[in-house]
Amino acid sequence: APVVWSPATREHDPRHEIWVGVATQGTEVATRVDVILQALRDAGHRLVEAPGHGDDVLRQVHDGELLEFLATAAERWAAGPYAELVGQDRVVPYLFPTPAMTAGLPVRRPVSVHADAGRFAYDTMTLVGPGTWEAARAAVDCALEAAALVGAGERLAYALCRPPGHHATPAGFGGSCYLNNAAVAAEALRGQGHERVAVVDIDAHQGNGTAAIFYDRADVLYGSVHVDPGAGWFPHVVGYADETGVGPGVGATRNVPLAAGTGDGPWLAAVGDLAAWVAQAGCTALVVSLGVDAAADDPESPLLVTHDGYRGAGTVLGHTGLPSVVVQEGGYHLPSLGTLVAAYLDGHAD
Ligand code: SP5
Ligand code: ZN
Repeated sequence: APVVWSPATREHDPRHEIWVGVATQGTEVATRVDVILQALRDAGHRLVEAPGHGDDVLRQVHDGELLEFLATAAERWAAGPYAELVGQDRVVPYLFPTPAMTAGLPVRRPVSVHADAGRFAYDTMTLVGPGTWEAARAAVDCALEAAALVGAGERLAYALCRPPGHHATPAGFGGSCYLNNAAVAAEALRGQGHERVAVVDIDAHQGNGTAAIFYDRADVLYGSVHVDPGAGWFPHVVGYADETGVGPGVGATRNVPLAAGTGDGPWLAAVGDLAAWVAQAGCTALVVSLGVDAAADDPESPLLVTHDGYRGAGTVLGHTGLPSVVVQEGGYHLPSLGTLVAAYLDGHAD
């Protein structure tokens, strides 16, 4: 399958993230691109560098204010007094002007970028610095190019998107995600004339961003298998089995939470259920949010899925027969990351 990537996706390299109040080593690092590229090159895939695409589809997915913030935050921070003072080149949200703070009062736009960040950031781990916007925007170009290749007749195209996207909501960023690459791919496929598109998310975490973007829509189905947020896992507050859509989107969302330590069997059964669901619902194109952080060695989840499990998930989703855009999401164990992606694509192409 063609592997669409962009060197600009390396430009975002968070050295640290603020987790429970401490600066810990970032997990969503630029090296991820290189280990995936190497494994896919070794597996004989054709590499395609993504050309630039316009903003039209991106603007269908995200609010203009979020895009404007992300595009300008690093410069605003660098120009202010604190970047040098604290020795941090990334904007860390400082306060959150949510209803908890403003409680019905008229809310003004904060002048300071570290206060402004709290309008869009929903966690303290996902920082914006030099190169963040360029990389996130290049990841969107990868998703758009992969969708274009499928539109031109490829049955399967893989977008090496990084930073990942499935936690990015219409007007918010978090969970190491800034722009929702999978949602952009789904909208691009809709724009090619597919009346009903499915997003199946097999990242270890529920993609609250993608879920939110399509929650009230019948034309894009969202199905996810993930570690149970009710057991204390990210994104904590959503991703429960009883969230099934609203309004015209009733029945078009499906969440399958799994217990820690579940392994290949129940995980593959859930992937199989989601595949059968989207095929039976009359979808004519598929986006796969491929996180490989459900794998056994991954530091960010306890699901214990193996290489064979990922190959099996590829086989199951490939057997839907739907033209597919596979978008990279999480996966943080550098020694196995690339071969897990290769195993999935091997199964899907089968
Ligand atoms: C795309 C994706 O997989 N995002 C992951 C979001 C979940 N991150 C939760 C982080 C929990 C704390 N991890 C400790 C990190 C230490 N640096
Ligand atoms: Zn994840």
